Amino acid sequence: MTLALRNERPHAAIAGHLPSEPAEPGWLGTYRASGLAVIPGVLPVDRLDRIARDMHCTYERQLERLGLPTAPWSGRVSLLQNMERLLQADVKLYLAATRHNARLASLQQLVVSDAVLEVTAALGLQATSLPTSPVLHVMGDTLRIPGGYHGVATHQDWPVVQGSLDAVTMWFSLFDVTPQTFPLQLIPGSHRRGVWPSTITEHTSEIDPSTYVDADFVTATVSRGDLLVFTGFTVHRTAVKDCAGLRIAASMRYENTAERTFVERAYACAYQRTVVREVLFPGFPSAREVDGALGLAE
Ligand SMILES: O=C(O)CCC(=O)C(=O)O
Repeated sequence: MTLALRNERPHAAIAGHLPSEPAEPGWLGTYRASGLAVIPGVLPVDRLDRIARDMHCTYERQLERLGLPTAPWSGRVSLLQNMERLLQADVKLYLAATRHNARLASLQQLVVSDAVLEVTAALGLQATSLPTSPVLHVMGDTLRIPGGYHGVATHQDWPVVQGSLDAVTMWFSLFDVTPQTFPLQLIPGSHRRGVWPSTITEHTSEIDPSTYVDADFVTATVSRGDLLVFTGFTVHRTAVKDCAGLRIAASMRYENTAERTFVERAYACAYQRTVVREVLFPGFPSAREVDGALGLAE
């Protein structure tokens, strides 16, 4: 089933509320009942453009470095062209560039923007915390990595983080997502059954396929600027069948510092940060290279 899980405007007033009472956003009821909702038009489109342009810059610089032709920025098509060219030229370099793109300041700024933190507040999160940085999901039929990840299998997010029980996942798409452009599929109401049986795999903790059927899922179509939100217990997966084109989305997790069991578990977090202490490029940099980068070379 394909549903454009839409609701009222995020801050639509509810008739009968006293002016002093904060109006409950229309999507909140859907979120509580289904474990998921699409909030229309909350994300500033110019910020999404900024991220796409920054990503384009990353691939362009690497193509230039290899002496290959680049497509100048003209929107989604030019971004895809540069991604395809770099992937064809050097898979490792393409992966490094794509990993780097998850670290872009423009992306990090979006996921903690005022509009987003208003959503976490509406969801009742207090002193919202972030167990990890955004995860970038690039899907494209022409961007398949040989032997690599192509879509995430059916899973829940909470077991991956194990933080507050009311943790929220938000899914930010840079472009419109249709049923044919690798949308996310989710099982409404699945959050009411706690942790589903699963097996740990390379990319996730995959839910036992005997516990669901395809008809249980709804497909979340989103327009640019819409935000998909779902609980840490909502079962979901990437739709891949009959899909083509380019889809880029970032997912981000948000936790509630005040959730009782999270407090009792002393802010448990399965995500760990590791730092490599060894020198990555022995002998690099020289003082001259530092001067050059700082614009101090004579
Ligand atoms: O965007 C995707 O394809 C997968 C996202 C997802 O499942 C997640 O972030 O948990």
